[in-house]
Amino acid sequence: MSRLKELRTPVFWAEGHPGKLDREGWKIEVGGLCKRPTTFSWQELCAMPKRVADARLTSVTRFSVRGRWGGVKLADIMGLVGAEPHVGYVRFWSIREVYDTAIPIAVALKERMLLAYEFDGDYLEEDYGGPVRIFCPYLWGYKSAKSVVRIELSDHYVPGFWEQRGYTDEAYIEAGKVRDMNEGGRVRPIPAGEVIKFLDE
Ligand SMILES: Nc1nc2c(c(=O)[nH]1)N[C@H]1C(S)=C(S)[C@@H](COP(=O)(O)O)O[C@H]1N2
Ligand SMILES: [Mo]
Repeated sequence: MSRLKELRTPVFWAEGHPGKLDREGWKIEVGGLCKRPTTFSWQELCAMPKRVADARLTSVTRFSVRGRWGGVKLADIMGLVGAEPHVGYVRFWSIREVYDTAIPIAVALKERMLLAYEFDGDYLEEDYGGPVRIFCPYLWGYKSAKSVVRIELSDHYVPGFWEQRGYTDEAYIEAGKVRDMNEGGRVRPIPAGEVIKFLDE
């Protein structure tokens, strides 16, 4: 059983579970405002330098799970495609392109912002957004789009799936109580997200 499953991490697929996905055949198309639009295959992503962020995914529905999320830094992808200087937002689409969400470029370039393919050393399964998902520890979990197939660099913001349904565009993590999945779902206080600190600097 995967570690995320063992921890009883909730599985969210607002648009419906995608079923079995083809890891070896996975591709992510990156385009929009960049010099070299590129499609990255599973093999190409795995060949890139791997980053591990020991960090938390925190949902606005008030659960949080911590572990070693492994994958490729989104900043490395931005560099490879040659993001234009006027890129303001990075938009992500999940498989079937019903679920989407976007974040400011300043967040996308941060150190622990990943295109993640593993958690605690296991490849991510479909339930948790495998083969490859966004992992954004800085903002509420709805910015961490699962099973990503397309990334678009843009000069403007478009509200995503949950943002159109009332979640904030900024997704700043607010201090409050969450169920900590690493502690068996114990309810405990958490501080506000790290990105707020960063934006104030
Ligand atoms: N495609 C897709 N991505 C998604 C969601 C979703 O419903 N569909 N839910 C988001 C929300 S609200 C959260 S908190 C996290 C939850 O990740 P998990 O299902 O791996 O626990 O995924 C995010 N990414
Ligand atoms: Mo969430």
